[in-house]
Amino acid sequence: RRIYQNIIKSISAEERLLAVLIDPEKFSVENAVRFFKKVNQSVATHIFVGGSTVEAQATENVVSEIKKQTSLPVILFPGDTSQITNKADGILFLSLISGRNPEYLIGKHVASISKIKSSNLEVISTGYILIEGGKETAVQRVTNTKPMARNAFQNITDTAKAGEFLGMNLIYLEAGSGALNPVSAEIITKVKQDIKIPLIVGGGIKNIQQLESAYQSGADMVVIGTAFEEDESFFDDLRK
Ligand code: 1GP
Repeated sequence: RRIYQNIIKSISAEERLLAVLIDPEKFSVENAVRFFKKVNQSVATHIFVGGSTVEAQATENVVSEIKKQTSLPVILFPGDTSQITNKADGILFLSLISGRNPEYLIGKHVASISKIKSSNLEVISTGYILIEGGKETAVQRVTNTKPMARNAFQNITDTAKAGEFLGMNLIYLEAGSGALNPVSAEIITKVKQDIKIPLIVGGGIKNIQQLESAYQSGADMVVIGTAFEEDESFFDDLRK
């Protein structure tokens, strides 16, 4: 449980965690060296790899390349069982607890077991909560679930707490990749007050102000994908 223990340790030392999300569909191996030079010089602490629609085998190739370029822990953030590869260090074992689609609550999980058992991946149980982000996102489309309304505070905090009571190790508040509106400060604050497990926040975070606001509100780890894909100079603002 090395990855999870380190997350807990960092949080108790009041360190801020930042995961760079790499979508294997969009990642170009030709740019890997330049991209990771910036990642390695930045305050990023983790690499997440995953996407809602990724061709089989693409993830494995991309993870192998990433492992050559960085010593940061590489954690699968899979949209599907086909994205599981032994080349990564860990996997967020995500259950989409904001939705009511049994496939994404438990079905895919059962189907993934033989792959996971034959790997050395550290499995990190994660309650994944999709919040309305201002437009229909891939998570919503692929999982055929409704995001939670941004003003449904009680329902959102109860969902996060239920995830904790079910024994999950992390809660992930997700506005969806490329969301117009990131998860609001008010939602982050309320969820953080209610749970004892670490809180991850991602989706639509594009600048330092939004990043800072997520941390200030109580996010222990922030995930950024699109903003780095679109403008690598964002890393320059995040130098160590
Ligand atoms: C999506 O939370 C992640 O699953 C990151 O979203 O691509 O909008 O940064 P962005």
